[in-house]
Amino acid sequence: MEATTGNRILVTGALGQIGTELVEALRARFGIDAVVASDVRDMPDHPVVIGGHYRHLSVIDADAFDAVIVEEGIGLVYHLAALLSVSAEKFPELAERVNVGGLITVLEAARKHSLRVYTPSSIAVFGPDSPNHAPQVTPLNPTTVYGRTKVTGERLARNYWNQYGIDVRGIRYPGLISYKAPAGGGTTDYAVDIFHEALANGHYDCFVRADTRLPMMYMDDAIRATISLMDAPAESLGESRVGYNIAGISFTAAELADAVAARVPDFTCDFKPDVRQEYADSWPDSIDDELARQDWGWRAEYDLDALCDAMIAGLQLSSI
Ligand code: NAD
Ligand code: AKB
Repeated sequence: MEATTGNRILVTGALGQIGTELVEALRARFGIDAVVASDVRDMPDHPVVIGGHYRHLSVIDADAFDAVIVEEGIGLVYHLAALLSVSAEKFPELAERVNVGGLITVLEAARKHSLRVYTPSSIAVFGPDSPNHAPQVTPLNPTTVYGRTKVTGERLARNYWNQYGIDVRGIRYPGLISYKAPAGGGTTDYAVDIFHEALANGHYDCFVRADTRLPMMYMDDAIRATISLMDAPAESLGESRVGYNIAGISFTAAELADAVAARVPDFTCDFKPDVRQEYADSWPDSIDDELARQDWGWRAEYDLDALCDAMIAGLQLSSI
């Protein structure tokens, strides 16, 4: 194993929904020079690109990845590059290459250069046989392509920790709701799109049934959870370190539409389920996060009202 190359932080998939806000939070905490953002996309006007150091980098290209680790003096990788559930179902081979192959690129670099790694998992690891209130430990039999890549990701991460002592950590994020970047090809995107459409057009055609209940979370809580997990002392984390359940808010699509209607006069919502209903139906309604609370003090702050207020205020401010 080569020595750690440095103390800087690399974020992969940094132009996506989470990366946009995680990079901002990391730059605010550690300084602009400490953070290297990267993605396979070229978006010169993106706030992440304008706001600091940016490298074009595909996580499928292991040689290029290794070179960036050495050139930039990286010691910690937040590995966000992935295809989400709807994109993965459309492009299963690419999903395998990016979600599983890309993670292997990162873990191999971690083994060579003694890197610490954060790699997110998802509520999509659970399948229809999981209890509706999903426990931390239960058989993981997802029916989506995406969910299977996430289960494989957790297994790989755990192996690199057990076999090579790599400090790998991860969270099974619920559906994340935010306004600073668009949601990227997932099933839970309706809970983001509804706010954009409500403010722009006063109406939303929701692609899941009104009674669809899923675990969700406001992005501020997710970013705080991510940074807290990486701050936690290694000895406080157990076998679940590569995929902690964290709970935010669990609501139905109808409850969300009602909460939006209470804030946007004359808003209407129709429910027109499509194939994404199947993916949503295969996931649990809510998440048991007792272990994350015990091991590293996790606790969500946003409820549905606080989330709706923050989304509407954020979107209104950014449209000025
Ligand atoms: P996103 O789709 O918004 O962003 C992913 C980014 O990865 C994109 O900017 C894309 O360009 C980039 N990317 C794709 N292929 C790449 C490659 N080969 N090399 C480098 N970059 C590549 O996704 P997100 O919502 O920011 O999700 C980030 C991580 O969090 C993923 O692992 C995802 O599975 C997980 N997650 C997200 C949610 C959510 O609701 N957003 C929920 C659970 C888990
Ligand atoms: C998706 O819907 O694919 C993501 C997720 C829950 O992992 N938001």
